[in-house]
Amino acid sequence: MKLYSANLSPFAARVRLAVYAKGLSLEIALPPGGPKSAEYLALNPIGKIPTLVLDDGRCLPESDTIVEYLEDLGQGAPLLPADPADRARVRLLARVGEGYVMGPLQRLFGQTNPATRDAAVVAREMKALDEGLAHLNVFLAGAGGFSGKITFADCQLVPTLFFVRAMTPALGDADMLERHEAVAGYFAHVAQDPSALRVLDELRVALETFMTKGQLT
Ligand SMILES: N[C@@H](CCC(=O)N[C@@H](CS)C(=O)NCC(=O)O)C(=O)O
Repeated sequence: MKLYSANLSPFAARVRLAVYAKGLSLEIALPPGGPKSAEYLALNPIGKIPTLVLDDGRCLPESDTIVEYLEDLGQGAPLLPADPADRARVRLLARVGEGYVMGPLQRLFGQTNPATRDAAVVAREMKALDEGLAHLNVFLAGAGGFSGKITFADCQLVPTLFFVRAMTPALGDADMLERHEAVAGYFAHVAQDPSALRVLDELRVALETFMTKGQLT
């Protein structure tokens, strides 16, 4: 299998965290010619990172679908518990992270340059992000924080919370993440996991490279 990825992409980071936690070995590469090249669009017509190319040549786009596929292969450490209600709780955390935290965050990615920033968009999406973190806080507190083993939810939450912490100070709220105690406690705890740490290091270096050299790695 081959994973088209970029270290800066939170969606690709979600898949890499699953790959590392499961101990899978697969080739990881940047999309040939970028995500909108003809070569890459032939693999993934949506033109977004990541894409997983299966051994028989079939291609899977969309990070959640790819992680579910890796889980269904049944290799390495499971990312979902056995009990149906526990599985649903894990999937719920990922869904809250995706819809209510990553959603506003994505709309803020285009607002990082002060020269082109739209104050109304920043105010609206920062409020939505804060509300999303409040929802996540409730569910994480109910789940008791990080379970000690990387789950389907952690794969979504680790890259997402990296970007919350990286972006919100420059957008006028230095301690948004810290105000949500269960989220902050969860993030501090999960960041000690070796696979999470590896992905967080990749994200940090990729963000520094992008900010200093404008290069997507
Ligand atoms: N829903 C997709 C989102 C993927 C996505 O937005 N990827 C971004 C990188 S973070 C991308 O490829 N953007 C390139 C573009 O839109 O040209 C997933 O979960 O995989």
